[in-house]
Amino acid sequence: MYQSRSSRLMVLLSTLKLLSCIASTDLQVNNKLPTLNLKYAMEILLQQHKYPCSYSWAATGKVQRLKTLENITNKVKTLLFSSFLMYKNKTYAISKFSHKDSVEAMTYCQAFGGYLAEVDDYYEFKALKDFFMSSSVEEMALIAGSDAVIEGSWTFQRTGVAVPYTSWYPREPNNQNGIEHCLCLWRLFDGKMNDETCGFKNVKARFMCELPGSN
Ligand SMILES: [Ca+2]
Ligand SMILES: [Ca+2]
Repeated sequence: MYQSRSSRLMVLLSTLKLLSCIASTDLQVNNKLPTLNLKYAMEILLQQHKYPCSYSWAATGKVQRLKTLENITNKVKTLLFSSFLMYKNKTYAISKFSHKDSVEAMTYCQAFGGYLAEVDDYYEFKALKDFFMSSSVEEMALIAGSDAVIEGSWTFQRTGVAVPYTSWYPREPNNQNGIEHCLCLWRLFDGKMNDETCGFKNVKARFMCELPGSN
């Protein structure tokens, strides 16, 4: 179920264009939220991507519409993510479904103005590890970090910057079968890091986004 939902949303994400702040304020929005329609909601979400800049110059009459958009975003968040952690003015969210590959996972995070969770230091790692281990995820959560470009050289996909802090489980990363190029947190490894394939592994795989704001 989640896979088909994921695939459907991916089609939407790949075909819809991101619109500007101006366009986002011109959306036709019902005051009364309908039963959540994913296609509609994702369109709104993508267009609402830059809504914070709209608030500053929106006419008074448009503010309510923008707040409605924000509500829709929050509804979609609830639909796509199972658990949330607020940490240092960021919100970390674990997906309810598996990702087709790391690119799809990154696209979902970007739809909310975020990115795959990037571990910058020990404290952030500790927070994310505890969050992951306290969640219901059975196996793994994909986070930012890949050595697909140069084997053994781990960088964030978003910035190309070297991953500044790692906490690998013993004998990891092992690049098993020569195809493990994505970083994840692993339950059987007490939440420590493991390199995994970047493509779909199994239905127990999840991904973790780092989103702006702590609400
Ligand atoms: Ca590798
Ligand atoms: Ca591995």
